[in-house]
Amino acid sequence: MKKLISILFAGLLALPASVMAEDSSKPIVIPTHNWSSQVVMAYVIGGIFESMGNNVEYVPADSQAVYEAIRNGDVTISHEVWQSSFGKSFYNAMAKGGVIDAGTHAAMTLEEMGVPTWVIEKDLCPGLPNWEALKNCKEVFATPDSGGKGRWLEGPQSWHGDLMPVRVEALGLGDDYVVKFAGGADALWADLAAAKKEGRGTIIFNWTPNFTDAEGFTFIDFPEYTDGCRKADGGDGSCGSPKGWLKKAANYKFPKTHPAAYTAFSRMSFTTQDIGQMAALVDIDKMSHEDAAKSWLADHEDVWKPFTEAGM
Ligand code: TMO
Repeated sequence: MKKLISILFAGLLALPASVMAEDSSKPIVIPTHNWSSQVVMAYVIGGIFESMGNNVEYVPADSQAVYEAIRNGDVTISHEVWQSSFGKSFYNAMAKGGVIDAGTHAAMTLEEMGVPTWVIEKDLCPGLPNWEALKNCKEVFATPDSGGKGRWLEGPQSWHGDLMPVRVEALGLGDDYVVKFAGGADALWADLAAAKKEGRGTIIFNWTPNFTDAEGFTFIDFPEYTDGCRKADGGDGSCGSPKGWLKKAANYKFPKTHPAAYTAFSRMSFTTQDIGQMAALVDIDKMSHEDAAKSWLADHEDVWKPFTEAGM
């Protein structure tokens, strides 16, 4: 018996530290930004961590500055790193040290200007979604505040700075189009609804995965994105957005302080459908972000439970 116990004991000692170590009781700090799927997913992931016995804390954060906050440890993770909007800030922080790539979601992404699909069906601007069609229909997209030009309703400036104003100029559309920044994502959805009601055209910034995938939204085809085509990367900016990835980032200590939570986080992969559902619970069903996350977790245990199970 004694021998058996000592053999068992030796076996335990031989297990790698990552299996033996308990997660720290210190909270895992999860950032919230200003679009619905990201906030819902924050509470979804927090709920998954809590189901594993971890403590979590949520902090509102700027969606560009967050990578520096992860690097210095104020924030633990980022769970929606959109290539087009945040790829550069993410890789800059990684290069400085302190941020790790915690894997890629199944969903592919696009963040681009576009029109509700009914604008194309009604042929309000013949030739769309090819961007060159815009040259002939500025009036279709004019608004009371656009000075006779067509308006591009861009998202909040915190998402991509002067990317779209630079693009309008670089494509030679500056005489005909002006970029206005929405105060928040809700202003984009309010404009979509108003345009539909009034039967007027509108060009807004939008993305996929999003709740609008289900309603019909068509992204404009701009000249293809290539590495270095943007002004911030040395180009002239006359290119569209990349068909991109959606990644997860973490502070480099997270795997050591919370090995079980980190392992689960590294396995988390949400699909276009998962992310569209998270956004729709708020933007269509008008739930709070917290309630949306609770509802999503309750309805999709088959999706998330496997992330928490060892030996996948
Ligand atoms: C980063 N976003 C999804 C709002 O384009």
